Amino acid sequence: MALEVYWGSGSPYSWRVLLALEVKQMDYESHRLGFTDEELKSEAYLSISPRGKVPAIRDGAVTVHESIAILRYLEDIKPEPVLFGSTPVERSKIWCSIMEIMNYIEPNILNYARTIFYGELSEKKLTAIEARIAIENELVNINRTLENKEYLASEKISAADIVLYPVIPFLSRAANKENTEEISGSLRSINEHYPAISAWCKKIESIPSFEKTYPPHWKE
Ligand SMILES: N[C@@H](CCC(=O)N[C@@H](CS)C(=O)NCC(=O)O)C(=O)O
Repeated sequence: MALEVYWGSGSPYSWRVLLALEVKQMDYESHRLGFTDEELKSEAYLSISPRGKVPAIRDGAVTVHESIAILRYLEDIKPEPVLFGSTPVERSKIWCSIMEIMNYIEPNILNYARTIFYGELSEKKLTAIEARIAIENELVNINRTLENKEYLASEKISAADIVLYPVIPFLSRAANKENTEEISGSLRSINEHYPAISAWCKKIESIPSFEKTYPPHWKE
């Protein structure tokens, strides 16, 4: 039975899973869901993803939700190429990097992007600016790391790169929306301000079949 993958276009969490599947060259049955209660909160989908969020997967009788848990599951069912390291030292570096992304940049990106995508810019300008400053600090750190390394936490692509990558184009898209000049700062031109991050993004984008993972509605 094919692995079933439930995802949403433009969801950075979904994109992580789609990228990992391509890196691991795994076959799967794709289920693109729309961001409607009808699709995400149906009884059938809630039995796969109890919070009614994407991504989620079904592998026979097994269901997994939460993007990073899914990446870890994929590693177990298809260990090569290794994404979570092969030695205790490699694993600790990869997990440390993943936890830093989750704890320090991701919540700020959500706060920042939410004000833009939910049309809350006028009432939540200060929140957006504070989040942007925190994001910029993290991007400076990440850029510095990538000045001396090919990938975030390992000699080759790892789960840390797959966790971070989708967040960068998502952020850039939010920061380049109309009327966001005042709150966007350096996020409007990540390529210019964070050249090592930009070069690293190009490496990820050169993964064979990367195009298959690109959010379809962003192409429209
Ligand atoms: N922590 C979750 C986040 C999943 C998530 O928030 N997904 C969003 C899309 S980016 C979603 O499905 N939102 C729809 C909803 O909450 O109704 C993960 O890593 O998978």
